[in-house]
This record gives sequence, structure tokens and C-alpha cells, in this order.
Amino acid sequence: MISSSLLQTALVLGNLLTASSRFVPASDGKTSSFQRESDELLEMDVLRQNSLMHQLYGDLLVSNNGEDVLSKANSQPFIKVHPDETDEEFKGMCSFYNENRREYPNDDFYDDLLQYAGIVTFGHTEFSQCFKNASLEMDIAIVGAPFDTAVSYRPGARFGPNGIRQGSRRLGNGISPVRGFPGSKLRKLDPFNSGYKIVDCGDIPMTPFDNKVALNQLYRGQRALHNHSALVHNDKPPRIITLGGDHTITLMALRSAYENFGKVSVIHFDSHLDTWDPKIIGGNISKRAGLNHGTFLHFAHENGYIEDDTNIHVGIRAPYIAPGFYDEDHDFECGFDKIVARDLDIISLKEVVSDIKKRVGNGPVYISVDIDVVDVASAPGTGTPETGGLSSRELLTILDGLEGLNVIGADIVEVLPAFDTNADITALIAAQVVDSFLGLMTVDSVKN
Ligand SMILES: *[C@@H]1O[C@H](CO)[C@@H](O)[C@H](O)[C@H]1NC(C)=O
Ligand SMILES: *[C@@H]1O[C@H](CO)[C@@H](O)[C@H](O)[C@H]1NC(C)=O
Ligand SMILES: *[C@@H]1O[C@H](CO)[C@@H](O)[C@H](O)[C@H]1NC(C)=O
Ligand SMILES: [Mn+2]
Repeated sequence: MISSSLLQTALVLGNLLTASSRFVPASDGKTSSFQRESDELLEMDVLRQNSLMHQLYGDLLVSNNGEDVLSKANSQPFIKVHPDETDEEFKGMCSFYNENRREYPNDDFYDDLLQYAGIVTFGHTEFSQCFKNASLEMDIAIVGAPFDTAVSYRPGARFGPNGIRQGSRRLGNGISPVRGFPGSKLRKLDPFNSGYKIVDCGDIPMTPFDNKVALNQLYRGQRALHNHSALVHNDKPPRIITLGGDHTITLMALRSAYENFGKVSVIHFDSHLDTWDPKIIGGNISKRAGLNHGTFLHFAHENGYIEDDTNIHVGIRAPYIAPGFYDEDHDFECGFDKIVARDLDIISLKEVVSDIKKRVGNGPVYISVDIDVVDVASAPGTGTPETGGLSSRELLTILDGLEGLNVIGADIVEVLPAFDTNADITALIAAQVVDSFLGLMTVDSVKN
């Protein structure tokens, strides 16, 4: 039976390919369709009725001639068994499919998008023209900062926003019952269906030719986003999650956050201090070169955007640059304490979380994650990789442990897709970090 069906299929295909079709304008003059020559119709339809292809695809394969093929397909048996069929097993299979048939929806506004269909936005969130229409409301704005002209080592983070979105295609729906400590509300949360409106605003244009201009563009973009209205907490500005970009971009995010929420405490996940005195990195070349991805936290402190003694680094392990302990002393002056990478082998993640929470207190918190905090084995696609880092699970457990803090903004930076593996592993981790940010920002929607 199967082989004769295949033969018939081949015959039908042959006919389909050779049958001359002609373009026939419809009688109403508006629509038109292809119609086969009438003398070929009968022979082909007889063959088609019996073909395996027809049995599997039914009327979906027939050109519709203006008819509603889906309603027609729904009203007929899915599989028509040939009257001469003797194979009981095959007949059983056919009746199974007829009884368990899928109804084809006849709706142009479909929501059954696949994970790789549609325009790539973060976690399939709605793309919003945030910079064209100031009246659009949103609770959480995801935005890219494609900038990498202030780095000391590998460039390429300008393509980070796209890479992170690529890594987020399996996100966007569903509860992840592993998040947070046992009993956590995070285990009941689907951030994307929590009542908070999360949108992807695309990327802020940042020129690669002049860092001063580029950072000004970013500042204006962040300010414009903060100026939209929020829905759930409509007395406050929307919260922004920025996809870097090299780490310099955090300075402009902090500036706009400061203007909207006041001084913030920074939780900084990184293998590098990033509070370097500009005299030590770049500043002895030119004043402008002194602002870069290793000094931006020095400037955030100097400009008063961040608290004086409630900031903390997690995952530090890169060597100091200046002789002796100058870098460390300067870091302390910028208001930072630190949990270094090897501390995670000695104290538990619960202790790490509780130390961070004690340090930052109840005020507004900004979380900045440099993907290089993760070990180079898991996150090779980054600008200044360091060995001996966190596993992705350690990072996510600490992040989710921060539940309850007042997280007003966050970023993930230094993702370089060109240095990632073919499997996008760095981008996948970065996307999951953003998913954790969304969890922290929406978990108050879970009651009890
Ligand atoms: C801007 O957004 C508001 C709110 O959604 C809408 O009412 C308005 O029509 C939009 N304006 C334009 C020019 O699209
Ligand atoms: C913020 O929005 C208001 C009204 O929507 C507008 O008048 C103002 O210029 C905006 N401010 C900035 C900095 O864009
Ligand atoms: C700038 O400082 C660094 C670190 O102290 C040093 O290695 C470098 O030679 C200096 N460059 C100039 C131009 O002085
Ligand atoms: Mn960094």
C-alpha cells in the first residue's frame, strides 16, 4: 500500500509539475487565482484523492480558487482511506488521525510563532518605537547600547545587543521553578506574563567615531526612556535593562538612573574592579582616553551618581595594575567593597547573597553584570577574559538570591559574539542574566 501510494504521489507530482496552469483574473476584478485547464482536473483529482501526500496534507495542497480551504479541510475527514485498502494497521492509523485531528485555525492574527520566527527581540517581547512616541507606556524597557570604542583589549561588543537577543529566543514564556532559594516567589513567576509591560526598544544609535558624541547619544536615549510613563508603578519612571556594549556604557545608564531615582547602590559583577584611576588606564594618553571600560566607576563616583559606601563587586580576580595596593585603596575610596572570585570556594552562595544585601540596604539598586565575571570556559565571547571565574549557575543563583531588593536598573555588558563559540554559549548566559533581572523586577507581582 505504502509503495503504491508513493507511486501515485510521484504521478500526482509529475502532473502538478507538467499541468499547464494559467492566471485567471477573478470575476470581481479584485482578486485572482491560478486555475488548471479543466480537462486535466478530473484525472489529477482522482489521483490526488488516493495519494499519500493527499492523505497527509489533504486540501491544504489544493490551490484555493478563492475558496476558504481551511474551513473545507476542517469539515472533511483528515485522511481518506482508499476503498481497496486492506492493511488493517494502516487503516487503524488513519482512523486514529481522523479522530485526533488538528483543527486548522483560519485566523490571520496568529500567536503560534516559533522560537525562530518573527523579528528577533529580547525574549519575543514587543518591539516598541520608544524614541519616536513619548506617549508609549512601559514598565521595563530593554535597550541595546552598541558601543565598543573604549576597550583596552578585544573589541566587538558593539554586536553584543544582537548576540544577546539571539541567545534569548527560547525565553519569553513560562515559569522557571528553579529560581531563588527554596520557597521563593520567583519559583512561581513568569516575568513575561506578570502584568508588567516589558518592551524591546531596539538599540540607541552610538557613533563609532567619537566616544564623547556616542556617550552623549546614549545618555539622551536613557533619559528619553526614563521619561516614558510606567503602568504598574505609575508614580515612578520605567526601569531600563541595557544590553552592552563595552562596560563604559554603564556610566550613562547610571547618570540617567541618578537623575530619576537619586544616588544608587551598585552591585557590580566583574572580574575587574573598573574603578581604576584614569591616571592608571588611558588618562596619561589624553584626558578623553581616561574615560573607558576600566574607569567608568571612578567617574560614576566622582560625579556623585552612586552611593559613597554601599557598593559592592562580586567575582573580582584580575591583577591590580598600579604598584602595591593603590588600585584597591582607590576602589575603596570610590565606595566599593568586594567578594573576590575565590571567596566562592570558601563561603556559601547564601552568605554571598546575604553579604551583598547587607551592603546595599534598602535604597535603589543598580546591577551591572560584566559577562567576564563568568569563567572563560563558559563565556569565551568577551573582551577581557580571565580564568578562575564563576559558573553560570553560581552567577544566576546569586542574582536570583537578590530578590526583594529595589532594583531600578540593570545591564549586561562585554558580550562579543565574534569571540563566542558556534553554539552561542556566552550569549545564552547573557540572555539568562537578563531573564534574572526581569525576575527581580517583576517578582512583586506574585502574591502570597
Ligand atoms: C503614540 O502612542 C500613543 C499611546 O499608545 C498612541 O495613542 C498614539 O497614537 C501614538 N502616536 C503615534 C504618532 O503613533
Ligand atoms: C519628557 O516628556 C515631556 C512630556 O511628555 C516633555 O515635555 C519633555 O520635554 C520630555 N523630557 C525629555 C528630557 O525628553
Ligand atoms: C601610562 O601609564 C601606564 C601605566 O602606568 C604606563 O604603562 C604607560 O607607559 C603610560 N603611558 C604614557 C604615554 O605615559
Ligand atoms: Mn567590566
